[in-house]
Amino acid sequence: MADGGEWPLVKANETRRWLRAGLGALSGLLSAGAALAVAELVAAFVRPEAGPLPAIGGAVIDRTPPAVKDWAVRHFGTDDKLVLQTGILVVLGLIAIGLGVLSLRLRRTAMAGVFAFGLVGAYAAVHRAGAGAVDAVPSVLGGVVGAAALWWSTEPVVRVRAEDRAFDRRAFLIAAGALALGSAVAGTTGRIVADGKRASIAAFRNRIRLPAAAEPAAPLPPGADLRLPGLSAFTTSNADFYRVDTALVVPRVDVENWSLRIHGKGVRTPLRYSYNDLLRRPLIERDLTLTCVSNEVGGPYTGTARWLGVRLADLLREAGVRPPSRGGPADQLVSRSVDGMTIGTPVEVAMDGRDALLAIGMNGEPLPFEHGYPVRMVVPGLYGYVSACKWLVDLELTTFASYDAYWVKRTWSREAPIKTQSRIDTPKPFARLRVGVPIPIAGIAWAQHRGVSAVEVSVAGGPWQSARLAEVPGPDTWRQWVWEWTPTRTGSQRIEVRATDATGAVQTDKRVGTVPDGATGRHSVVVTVA
Ligand SMILES: Nc1nc2c(c(=O)[nH]1)N[C@H]1C(S)=C(S)[C@@H](COP(=O)(O)O)O[C@H]1N2
Ligand SMILES: [Mo]
Repeated sequence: MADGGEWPLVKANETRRWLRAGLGALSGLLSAGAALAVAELVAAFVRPEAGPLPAIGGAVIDRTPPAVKDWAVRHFGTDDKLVLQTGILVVLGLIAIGLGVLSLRLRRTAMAGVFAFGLVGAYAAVHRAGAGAVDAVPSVLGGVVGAAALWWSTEPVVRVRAEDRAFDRRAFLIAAGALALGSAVAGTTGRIVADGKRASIAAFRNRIRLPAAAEPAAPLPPGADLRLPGLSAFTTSNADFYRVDTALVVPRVDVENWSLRIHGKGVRTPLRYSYNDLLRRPLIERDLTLTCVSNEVGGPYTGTARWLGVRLADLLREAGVRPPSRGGPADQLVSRSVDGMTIGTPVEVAMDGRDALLAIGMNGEPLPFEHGYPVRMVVPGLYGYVSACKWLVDLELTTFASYDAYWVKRTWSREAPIKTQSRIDTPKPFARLRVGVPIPIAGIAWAQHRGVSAVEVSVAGGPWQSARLAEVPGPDTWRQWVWEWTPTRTGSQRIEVRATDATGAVQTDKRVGTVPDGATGRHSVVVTVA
């Protein structure tokens, strides 16, 4: 003190302040980690969807405005969920750091803050459709553990020694190390338990032998698939099939504890079917094209598969359901999934004789987990969000006037028949072509349940030229088309396509976005001719 006045002391204090803040932040992070690890461990035993991460993620997805969701899907594609989870972890991490630093001064407030986050997780878990009160348990326990961990690990930093105002570094290191180790053990154990359950369900699915269809699909007409390079195959493989859903973790349903309930307005006898009940029924097999309402003009969210399943109308009739046109009181069929999705389909459409299915097979195998195992709906002619419920558990007969399904609550239309569309698959945008060298322009067109009767192509605003149409098994699938073009001049040129459906309606060129009932406009591709 004699030689230096105040300066070194201030500096030492300053350093110590930053060090303490840093240790507080570290405690915050470690405590949050412990809370999450414990909560996910408990969730592995209770219900995997009840963990705070999937629950909060689901709540964020459910509250995201449609425009933002659209933007996220467009920018991150299928990575949107990874981006979301990373975002949630970053936000939680920042809050944990804040609470950790705060805990050095306001200990009780910081602990209450950590516990409050447990309650937020619990609230989110309980308020997911299909959840029960037990779904709160993982997050509440996580909150308690997190708060206790914060208290315990910051204790050595808070209790500075009176003599030199230093704190017990050893005690802090021990506490921090113990927390990190404990979290790692809890987290890993949770992961192992959850993975074990998922693996045994996958093994069960692998052993399923699907019965042969009582009504097999006719073999694809020769020429349904033009097999041109760059052109979508007629049948989309399960691996290539687009996936659109709100599930952060793909549900793996244990069919031994699964059943499907049919109930509601105008149901004479409420029914419940097990998976085996469905397998024992006469199954029909159909080639059907599924399309997402979020598909932009020229977008990828459409695919064709050979589906095997039970005729939905048969089950509804068995339950005594009559369509509105025959005096039935219910005009809406609400399907619910194990993860709480709700989808509303017109009863009239489900029973009008089209091949509306409860599908159990997709392209010769049990439904893949991503596509709705064990059972999903498929209704030709309707966008997926009003027809194609995956991981189905419940069918309720009700009215459009009394109930809005998930996407309808979020500004999408109650009813959404698929709009006539066409897409150029090849050539790709900015392809380089040669003058005088013929090139096939090819793609797909769809107008499910009406059928596609013509496709035309126009180059650089020139006349519409008829494309050659591939064969189709029926009106419920997309249709390949090809038009042979020989460029005659150089430069950049726009190729445009339009389809005509079997009612004679020509695909509109009016551009509208996907909300509220599907995009319209014409797909075009710009190529460079040299
Ligand atoms: N349970 C559940 N089912 C769902 C959805 C969902 O989010 N959850 N999304 C629907 C939408 S919007 C579409 S387009 C189709 C997509 O089916 P796919 O992922 O098998 O292609 O599933 C439908 N069924
Ligand atoms: Mo969709």
